[in-house]
Amino acid sequence: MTIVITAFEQSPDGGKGLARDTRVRWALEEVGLPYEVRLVSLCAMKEAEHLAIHPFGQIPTYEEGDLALFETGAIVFHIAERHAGLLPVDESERARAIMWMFAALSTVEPPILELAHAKLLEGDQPWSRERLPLVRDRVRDRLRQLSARLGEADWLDGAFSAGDLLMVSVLLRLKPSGLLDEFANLAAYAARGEARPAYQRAFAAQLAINAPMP
Ligand code: GTB
Repeated sequence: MTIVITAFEQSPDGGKGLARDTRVRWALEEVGLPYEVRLVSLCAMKEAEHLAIHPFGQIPTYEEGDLALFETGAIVFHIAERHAGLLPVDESERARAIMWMFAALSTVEPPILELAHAKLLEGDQPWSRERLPLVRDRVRDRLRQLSARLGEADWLDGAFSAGDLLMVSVLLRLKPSGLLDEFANLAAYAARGEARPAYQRAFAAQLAINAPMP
């Protein structure tokens, strides 16, 4: 059955791979599943046809036959549960990998998103300069904790898993801020994720759509 995901017709990041279709592409590449992409404009996202699949009018979505999913966590979990390569077979190890998926999306990503919003959406507010250091410190706090847990390990808990895929995806959003480089082991961890052939293919596929015209 053909898998179809949606992505920005033109990603605002110009192909840096920060939009969330990249993590879905990455998961599909890790398990070796072919997929097609339906590009959606910012306007079309808010129209009935897309809203029938994604009630919040966002990308990415995932369609496979009669099944339509939204939310990258649910999509990556769906892929990982059904295909070898992203979740361990051992029950306890699998539960811990799923725990890291949740940790990435519910504990580490929120302060990172807050920082992105503080810069992009609130940067022109008179109070923004005063607030920004506070928001950056909240990100630092989470990174410090994550860095302490990761230590010198390659991945969060044994072999690479969907937990690492989501955690690395979340951390990559921080690259332009310089905050990731304050934690050498996290910067190396994110680079290890980026170096995976499956990530490279996912990145190249989204870049082919979004790269600025020369
Ligand atoms: N929780 C949802 C999920 O994980 O699937 C969040 C989905 C989401 O935020 N989608 C964004 C979207 O559709 C695109 S990825 N936004 C349009 C809208 O809400 O109207 C977020 C994103 C956008 C742009 C950049 N960038 O330019 O750097 C990075 C990330």
